[in-house]
Amino acid sequence: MKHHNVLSLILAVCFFFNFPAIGFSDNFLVQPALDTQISWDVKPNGLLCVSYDLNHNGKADYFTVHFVVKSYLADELLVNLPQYYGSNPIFYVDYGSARYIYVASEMPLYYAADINEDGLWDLIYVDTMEDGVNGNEKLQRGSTGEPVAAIPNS
Ligand SMILES: [Ca+2]
Ligand SMILES: [Ca+2]
Repeated sequence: MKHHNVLSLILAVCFFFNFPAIGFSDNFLVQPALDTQISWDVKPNGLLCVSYDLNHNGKADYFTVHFVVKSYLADELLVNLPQYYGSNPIFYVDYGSARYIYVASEMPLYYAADINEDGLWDLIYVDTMEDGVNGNEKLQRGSTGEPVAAIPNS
């Protein structure tokens, strides 16, 4: 936690003095291919979070967060699902003969970075247009302008 506070302070100072934040700036955002994910999870707020290891050291450092468009228990074959959902990513949990299906929004709503790979997000960008990384993503900031690494409850 102490580490996190120090990092937040550094990021706030970088923001106020317009320094590049330790290598991370608006252009750190990338759209990793979904098949390069290392794990995924549905959070208590119902959003589906996909983890990536962009620097290939075995620890998650980058995340995309999607809406869950639909979720249900099904026994149909996974190969049949793309015909219903087009390019929406599909995640599932196997329960023997059945599986629980999560259909995610095609593009993420949030992009997050865990710069020091301590399991706590350091920067979050929101892409309200959900149109992929194209420059209209906004860094989440608190009331005093400091970066805020939490997704607001909505
Ligand atoms: Ca990593
Ligand atoms: Ca965008």
